[in-house]
Amino acid sequence: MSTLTDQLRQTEAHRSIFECAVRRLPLPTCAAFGSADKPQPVSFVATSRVLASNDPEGVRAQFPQSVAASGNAVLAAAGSNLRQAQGKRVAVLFSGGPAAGGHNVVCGLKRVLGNGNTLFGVRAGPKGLLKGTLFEITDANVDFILNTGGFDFLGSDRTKIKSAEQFAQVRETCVRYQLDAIVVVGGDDSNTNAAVLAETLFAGVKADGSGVQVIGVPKTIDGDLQVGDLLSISFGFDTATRIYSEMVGNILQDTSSSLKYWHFVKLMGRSASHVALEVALQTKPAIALISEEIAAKQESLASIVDRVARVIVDRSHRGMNYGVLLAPEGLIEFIPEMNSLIAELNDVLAHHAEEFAAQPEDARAGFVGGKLSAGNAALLASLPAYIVRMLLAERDSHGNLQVSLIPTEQLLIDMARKRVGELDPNVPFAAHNHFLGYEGRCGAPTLFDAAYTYNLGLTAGSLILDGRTGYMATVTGLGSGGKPQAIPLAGLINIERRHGKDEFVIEKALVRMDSPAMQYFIARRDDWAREDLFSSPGPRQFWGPTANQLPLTVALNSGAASLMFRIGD
Ligand code: FBP
Repeated sequence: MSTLTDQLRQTEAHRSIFECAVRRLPLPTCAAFGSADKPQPVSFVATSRVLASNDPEGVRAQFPQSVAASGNAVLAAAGSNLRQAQGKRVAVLFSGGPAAGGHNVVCGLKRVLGNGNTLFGVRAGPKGLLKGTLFEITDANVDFILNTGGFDFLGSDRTKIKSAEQFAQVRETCVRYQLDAIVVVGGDDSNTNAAVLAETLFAGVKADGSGVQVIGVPKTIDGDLQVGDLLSISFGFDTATRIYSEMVGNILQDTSSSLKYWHFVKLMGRSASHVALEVALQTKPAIALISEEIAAKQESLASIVDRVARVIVDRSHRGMNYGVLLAPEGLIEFIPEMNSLIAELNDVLAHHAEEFAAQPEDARAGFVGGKLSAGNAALLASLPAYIVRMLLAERDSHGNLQVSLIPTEQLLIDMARKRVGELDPNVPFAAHNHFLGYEGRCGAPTLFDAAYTYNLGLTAGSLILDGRTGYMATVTGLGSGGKPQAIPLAGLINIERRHGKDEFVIEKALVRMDSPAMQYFIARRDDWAREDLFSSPGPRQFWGPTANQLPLTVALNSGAASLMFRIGD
């Protein structure tokens, strides 16, 4: 008989009772892959659907081999009788922020490649590809990571592969490990990088003059990698939003129990507000700000604060000195005057990087202020020091402002307090701030994310065995069994002129004002502000009645017949 402490010791190192149980959950597969027990690779055929960017000729000039090979046509699964290539050596890497289900992509890849091919994991993301830190993934690894959250099996980073020297390092890694293919699991920036890699490695890497295939897999909790009905959502979004929704539901329950607090909750999503919208639909708070609407209406910071303060005062007059406000992480960049300030700051910081770095910490704001236009300098000077510090902080390697570090929720509290006092000094306003971000990215994948990612892995592996390069794996028809497809990466690339240079970008899919999900939110939100109509969606379930639920925004926007997803029979 083992003692209690023995039993506890056995739960260490990813062996909690829960983790052991979810590892055994069966994973449904799209019918195209044959039996779920032993999924078989599918081959692909070009469909008549061709993608076009904002500058097809410019893209063709930059991605000549990829475009010539794919014609930018979407691929559909043709059947599961692919004569399986053997001896392929494939590397997989995670890029950018973690998202639940990444491990299942690896599992799907490994299972579909089978024992006749070799799968390597790249440690610590694109940087690992440059350094050549690869290791062989075994069947035992796959059994252990199946249905577990996080990216910790491989690790990730945000290195952008852009210089000639970096491309040479990638080639070296390909030669050293005799790679035939690389799978990049990432968001819009990482898939843009994958498109560039696919073109660069198209030919002439191996001794026989052939190239290395590159396949992307759509990941990001932000949900902003979407391509209409070809890609209704990136993986990780469902898990993250369900975790946030549980927490927000609990906070809402607390507000109406303790009757004295407002909670301002910033939700992750560096640019688009899909996460905030999904959590609002799940929980029905008093206020949810949607960045895209603010940008569309050109609403100023003062006007947003006034809108928020009026809800607080109105609720107070109805006896409710409490409530919840949801704010998307990326809000600050969508407020027109802040957007103009940030754009000018980006230019100033890029052009005066060395001088700026040489300034003592407390002189930096003044130094930058002196280089801004009068309006932006005045705006910067009016902001609290805790916001200015983060606006001046280092950009990530893709040039993005690190919005997760900007305490917008505190700024809104401070400004709302002042405005509420002006509107009605008798209204009490006690507020707490929260940032829900990292809490949700690495949870164990929901059944949706687990099944979706496993099938994305099967699709990516099939594309490799079918000899394809420069595609993003996708699974469509998520409510009706699921179909493996592939989107030509070059067909997603737009060319944008930034700082006098052409930049290749896959556009972030923002919340559309006319989308059914947004329209539903608009129709209901005034009632949610006036009365307590919130609901608590509870924890994500793996076995219960909501286990098979689709994200609500996906169900509404895709016109699904049911709230439940269905992959396989
Ligand atoms: P990806 O787009 O790489 O998936 O990252 C998304 C995200 O979670 C954003 O929501 C957030 O702004 C950012 O990562 C935070 O990045 P970091 O992990 O570098 O702090």
